[in-house]
Amino acid sequence: MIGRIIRIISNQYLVADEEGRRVACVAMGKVRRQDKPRVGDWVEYTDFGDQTGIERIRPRMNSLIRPPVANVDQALIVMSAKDPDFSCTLVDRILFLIVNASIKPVLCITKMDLVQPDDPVHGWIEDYRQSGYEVVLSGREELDENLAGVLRGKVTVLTGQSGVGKSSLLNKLNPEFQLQTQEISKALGRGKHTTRHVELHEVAGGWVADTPGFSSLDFSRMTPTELAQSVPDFAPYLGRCRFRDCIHQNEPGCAIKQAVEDRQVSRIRYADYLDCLTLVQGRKEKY
Ligand SMILES: Nc1nc2c(ncn2[C@@H]2O[C@H](COP(=O)(O)OP(=O)(O)OP(=O)(O)O)[C@@H](O)[C@H]2O)c(=O)[nH]1
Ligand SMILES: [Mg+2]
Ligand SMILES: [Zn+2]
Repeated sequence: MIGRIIRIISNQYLVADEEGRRVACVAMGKVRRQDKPRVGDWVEYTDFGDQTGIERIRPRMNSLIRPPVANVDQALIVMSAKDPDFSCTLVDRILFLIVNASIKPVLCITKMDLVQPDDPVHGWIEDYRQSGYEVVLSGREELDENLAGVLRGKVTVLTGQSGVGKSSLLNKLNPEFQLQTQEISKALGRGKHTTRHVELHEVAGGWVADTPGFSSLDFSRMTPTELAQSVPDFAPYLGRCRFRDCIHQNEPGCAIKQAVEDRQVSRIRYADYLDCLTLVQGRKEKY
């Protein structure tokens, strides 16, 4: 039998089979030794009478480490317009990591009810749209009507720092969820991170992973070339620089810098590329 892991709590695996039924499984020893099963994995499982055991993990299409989810179609990068403050730098860092993992990014800006019409956040949203990114908006009383269409038929991970409203967004899409949000955990005197484990929820005809917010991002596995390839805005200009090994920093004849000058590539994205480049290079210098 075949199904998809939708929740893992210690060594209890909840699998959704192809008819949508939920099956509680354990992982057989050989699977645990092979590679730890992740949420999103397609698995083969067998009934052993008193328990159902996962015997094999099917090859993964892709896999994210933070959040730990496999076979992801797209990532919804969630950032609040305010509280916590909007940060292009943080959006772009997540964006580059998502694209580097071969996953399609969609941006979701929450808490739009907290900003005035003259807030700079509107300009930043416009900049992302101009660059060709899909952006959906949400607020206390509003939810972008395009969001359901974006999620349909796909496996989507929500990614973003703690408190931006990831769980609230899912509750808004399906009020039956009643996922715990920070309002409740603050009242209970719990810590900053409210969502503690990764889980796939069936919503709007797709699967969406609610995930805990992160406190750091890891660029240690990337090279400068891979970083440049992870900036979607650069794609039309890559390979056009004078030097083949151009890292688009200080080199003459750089097609990327020219495109920024010509306003073909967002200045914000380029600045954030340079910011991430120092993270990538900082690691190099340590060796
Ligand atoms: N004003 C306003 N507040 C919101 C909105 N969405 C979420 N919030 C509030 O923001 C706080 C954090 O929301 P959560 O949904 O818990 O955030 P999260 O991203 O799931 O956080 P973690 O689980 O810790 O990663 C809560 O107090 C929500 O009520 C919104 O659109 N407008
Ligand atoms: Mg949450
Ligand atoms: Zn260049």
